[in-house]
Amino acid sequence: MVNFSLEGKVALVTGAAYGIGLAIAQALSEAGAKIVFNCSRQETVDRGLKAYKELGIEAKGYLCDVTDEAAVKEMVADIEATVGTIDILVNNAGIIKRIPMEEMEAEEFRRVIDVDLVGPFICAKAVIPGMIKKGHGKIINICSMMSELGRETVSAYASAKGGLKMLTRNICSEYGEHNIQCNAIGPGYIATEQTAPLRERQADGSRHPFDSFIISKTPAARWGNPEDLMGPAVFLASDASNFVNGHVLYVDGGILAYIGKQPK
Ligand code: NAP
Ligand code: GCO
Repeated sequence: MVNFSLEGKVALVTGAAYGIGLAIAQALSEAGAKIVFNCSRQETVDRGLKAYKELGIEAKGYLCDVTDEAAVKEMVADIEATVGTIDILVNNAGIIKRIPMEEMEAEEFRRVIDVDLVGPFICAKAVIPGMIKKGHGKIINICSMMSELGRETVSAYASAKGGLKMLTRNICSEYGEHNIQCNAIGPGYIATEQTAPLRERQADGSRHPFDSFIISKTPAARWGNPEDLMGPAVFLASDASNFVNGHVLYVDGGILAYIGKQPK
């Protein structure tokens, strides 16, 4: 019998107040995991706690910026003391700054790299000792189409997500012998607050050009929803994927396989 159950497991999902993180945390909870999450703003932690309560999920929230190593260590120690050793880490917290490279300040580039790449490193480094002691662990990094492809204005984000793909492979390589599996999910274009600017209706009520572009580049001819990521997350968090390691599971409706629909 394939085991997709997460009963008795503790899952930390970073940045999981809404969007993709909330959907993944909900899925892990429905599979039996205890949920802990963190955000960098109190109002977002509060928003997340309200969302979990409405879902009937008893989640614990922390105010913690994933780029602050001392704060992450403190959060992980408190989780281990009050909830239990972390069995599953989902590095979901992330930001994007859409700025043409020649206009982007180095500090803006650094911030994206800090949150989207250094943050997952800091969080993984904090949970790995507990996973080694326990004899198992699951680390799931949230990569992106931009782990494979570039586009205008997202140089920092693509660099971070490309690096996150290689961090995934390196954690696999370095900790596989401790029965720790580190994989990634590569969402396609998902309808969340992060991509809302790309889907805004135009003044004349027509679709945003980028919205139409993504529809034409996706065989499924639709944007993804956070719910599309729930099953892949449970799979990678469960014993069903114990021999899957260093893999990026793209959940993109087929974008990476498709040259795109011929314009009419
Ligand atoms: P979102 O709606 O912008 O939510 C991001 C979450 O991360 C928020 O809860 C935010 O809360 C938190 N966060 C941001 N910076 C943080 C920090 N320094 N420390 C802790 N938490 C932080 O994003 P999303 O669309 O759900 O995306 C979630 C993840 O999926 C991101 O890594 C994103 O790059 C990736 N992704 C998204 C898509 C897409 O199409 N939406 C596709 C591929 C990959 P605070 O601001 O309060 O901290
Ligand atoms: C963008 C989008 C993408 C998505 C996602 C695609 O501006 O191109 O925000 O980066 O967020 O990462 O997989």
